[in-house]
This record gives sequence, structure tokens and C-alpha cells, in this order.
Amino acid sequence: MSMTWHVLGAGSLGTLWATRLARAGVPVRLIVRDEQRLQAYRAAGGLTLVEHGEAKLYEIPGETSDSDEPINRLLVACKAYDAVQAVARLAPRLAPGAELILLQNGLGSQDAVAAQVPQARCISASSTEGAFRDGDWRVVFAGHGYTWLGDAGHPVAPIWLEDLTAAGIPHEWTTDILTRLWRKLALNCAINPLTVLHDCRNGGLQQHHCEVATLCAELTELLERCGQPAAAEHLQQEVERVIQATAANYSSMYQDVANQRRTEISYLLGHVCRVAARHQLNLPHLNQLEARLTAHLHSLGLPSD
Ligand code: NAD
Ligand code: KPL
Repeated sequence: MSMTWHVLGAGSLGTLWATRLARAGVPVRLIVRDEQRLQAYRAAGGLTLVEHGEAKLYEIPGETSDSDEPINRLLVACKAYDAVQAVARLAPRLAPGAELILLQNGLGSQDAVAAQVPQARCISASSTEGAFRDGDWRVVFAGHGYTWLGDAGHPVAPIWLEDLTAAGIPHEWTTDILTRLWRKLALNCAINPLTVLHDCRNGGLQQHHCEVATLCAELTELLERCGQPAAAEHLQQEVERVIQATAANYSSMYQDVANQRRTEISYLLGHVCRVAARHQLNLPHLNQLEARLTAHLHSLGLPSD
């Protein structure tokens, strides 16, 4: 029998993972914010996954952070800006040898979480799967993709990858997870803020080719300076390919802003600008982009941290 997976966060990715693991017979428990949310969750009867237009309810047991059952395996499926606080509340429950899987986009939150729980192994993930909520406790599986997992400090793959295989979660263990995370971060920085500022779909950036190219040049310089040359390789070509392949889509940041939701800017463009400053690298266009985006978010009453 597999060990229990605790899933923190009943949002898009948390539900996508929890329901597929449960469907494969892997024991899963869902951690929700507080007692009130727990009552609402219990009233709903479980998590619903909508796949190929078909909705199916999974009766996954729920609990709050205050429950006292020890945690051996924790999937952290909240937004980057919530991760440190959420994990801090669970730290006393982590069993010796506990493992955390960090699903956060961008960079910065993974190190901050790991620093809080030095007794645990933290594994980072970078995913191209897509899901969105179409109701409370209900998630639509919108885009099939792949999840890379890795631990920058320890190359050996964990035994529980077999749970992911059983659950049909396409994945690969990589000894180079930082390259994956930096590459995705660079793509997000070259595309997402511009879609917000130009109020367009990803494909709309084809009209702003020079601006995209300038950002890619600065991102390439930064990646090379901070020891990530593989993440820098042919970055502009890859950005142009993604813009074309996802031309009809709105970027995740565009969707957050359009729905008046807090963005993960601090772990995307904010992180890039902070790392550049640390390396005393002058990247004027990325800095200007961050300033424009921050001003835009503030004008909409949204935070920029
Ligand atoms: P989401 O907002 O849908 O879900 C996050 C959930 O975490 C929410 O239900 C929130 O209430 C919960 N949460 C926050 N703090 C909590 C706490 N202390 N205790 C319990 N629950 C808590 O977010 P998401 O879209 O699933 O994204 C999660 C991460 O995955 C983000 O970093 C995102 O960028 C990344 N990601 C998402 C997708 C996607 O398709 N949604 C794809 C790739 C990467
Ligand atoms: O990951 C993305 C996002 O929207 O967050 C893409 C599609 C790559 C655009 O940056």
C-alpha cells in the first residue's frame, strides 16, 4: 500500500493531482484553509474533476492544517505567494524523512520553503499541464502536458514516482530541474507581462516582435550570468515558437489580471530583476517592464508582491 499523499490546496493543480491519485487507489488527504472551508468541502462531498466534458466526484477525505496526523508526503499546490506561510503551519506535522513536492511556478518560493523545513526533502516541479476551476471544489482538465520533477541537491529519484505512473500523471525525473524552472521563468517573463500591458492574447505579441526580442536578449544575458547557459539556449526562437503555438490563448498572468486576482509577478519578473541586481547586471528593459507592470497592477487595485 502506498504512503498517504497530503495535498495542500484545493485549487486547479491540487485537484488535478488529488483526483488522479485517488482514482488510482493511492491514499490522498486534502488540506483546506480552515474549519469553515472544511465544512463547505464536506458538504460538497469531495472534489470533482471534469475531463473530456465528463464530471466525476472523488470522495477524498479533508482536514485543516491543525489536524494532528503526521505528514510523510506533501504536495504543495498553492500559489507561490502563499507557499511559505502554508508550509510553516504544517512544519510541526512533518514526519522524519518527509518529502515535499513544490508545484509553484516561477522561482524564489522553492528556496524560501526549503529554508523553513530543513528536516524535509523538497522536490521542485515544473508543469505544462493546464487546469482551471469552474466552481467551488470543481476543476476542468484543460491542457494535457508534462511535469518535470527534480531535487537540485540530491539526484536520486524518489520511490513514489510509481504512484504518478499509476495515476497516469505524465512525468519525468530530471537532475536539471533548475534549468527547467529558469527556462519556463524566462518564457513567462518574455510573454506574460506584455500580454497584460498590450491587452492581447499570446498571438498578439507577433505585432511586438522587437520588444519581445529585446527582452529575450536581456533574459539570455541574465541566464548566462547566473550559471544557467542551457536555459538560455535559443531562448528567442523558443519564445517565438510558444507565441505561435499558443496564439489563441490568454497567458496565465493575463487571466489573473482579467479576473482581478493577485499575480505571481514577484516570483516571475520580480525574481528576475532581483537576481539581475544581485549580479550587478544592468537590464533596463526588464526593469522598465517590471515598473510598467507594477504601475498597471496598482492602477487596478492589485498587489505587486
Ligand atoms: P489555485 O489558486 O487554483 O489554487 C491554489 C489553492 O491553494 C487555492 O484553493 C487556495 O485557497 C489554496 N491555499 C492557499 N493557501 C492555503 C493554505 N494555507 N492552506 C490550504 N489551502 C491553501 O492555483 P493553481 O492554478 O492550482 O496554481 C498553483 C501553482 O501551480 C501556481 O504557482 C501556478 O502558477 C502553478 N501552475 C498552475 C497551472 C494551472 O493550469 N493552473 C499550470 C502550471 C503551473
Ligand atoms: O506558461 C505560460 C503562461 O501563460 O503562464 C505560457 C503559455 C508559456 C506563456 O508564457
